[in-house]
Amino acid sequence: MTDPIRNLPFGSTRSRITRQYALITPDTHVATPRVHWKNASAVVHISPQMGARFTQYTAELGPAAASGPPPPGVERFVFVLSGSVQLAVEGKSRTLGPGHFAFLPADMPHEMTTGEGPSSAKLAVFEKRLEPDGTAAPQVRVGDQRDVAGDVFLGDPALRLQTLLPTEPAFDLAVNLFTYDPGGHLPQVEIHVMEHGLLMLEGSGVYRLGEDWFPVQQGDVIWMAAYCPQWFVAMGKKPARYLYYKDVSRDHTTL
Ligand code: UGY
Ligand code: MN
Repeated sequence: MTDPIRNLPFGSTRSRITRQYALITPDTHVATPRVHWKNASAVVHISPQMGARFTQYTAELGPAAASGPPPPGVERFVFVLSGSVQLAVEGKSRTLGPGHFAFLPADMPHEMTTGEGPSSAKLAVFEKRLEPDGTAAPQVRVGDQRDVAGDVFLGDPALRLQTLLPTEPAFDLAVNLFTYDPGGHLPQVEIHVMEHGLLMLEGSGVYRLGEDWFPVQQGDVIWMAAYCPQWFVAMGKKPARYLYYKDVSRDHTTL
């Protein structure tokens, strides 16, 4: 028997939650209000509750919506998936549409709003507790992914990496866009101390997570804990593209 809405056999899903990784597919989403946000809801995909050291959620804003602040000491990265928001920060107001992104440093007052009437927005959000490096604090960044060059990844022109945030020690996180031509794949199974949160934006492929391999497609979210073996090959007729988070530029020690 098939669930007519989700087009899956009843009681089944591709989602898988483990201690080392999670694959979260849209059929399992359950929305929740976000504290201090107005006329908005969120699906929290990745959080400390599952063992991660950051949070990743999709926020859906309806008309007359307004964001609330992250908790004290927490930095926020926002990528607009659809619709548009007005971002007010540092005395400026900017319209952010699909493909625009913003980094809001910890404790930086800001607000994202939609207008009255038929306006809405869908945002991919990453939040992380700032680990100060003892020098400069990271600054506000606002950009458009179309203005960010794609660098060939490790000599393979089938793989292009767009680094959305400056690679400066003040930033303790990276958020990148990774595009693979069909058949393109990570050159190695990666195992590293950094964590990832990932959203498939386009296309499809197969993701290796730990000792398992999963077909993945647009809309899927993946969490990879520190040291989770990981590998990806793009499959299908068009390129695959994902947005992903990584903690960087810190020594990962707890001395
Ligand atoms: O930046 C990275 O570690 C990236 N190559 N990992 C990944 O795409 N799973
Ligand atoms: Mn990686």
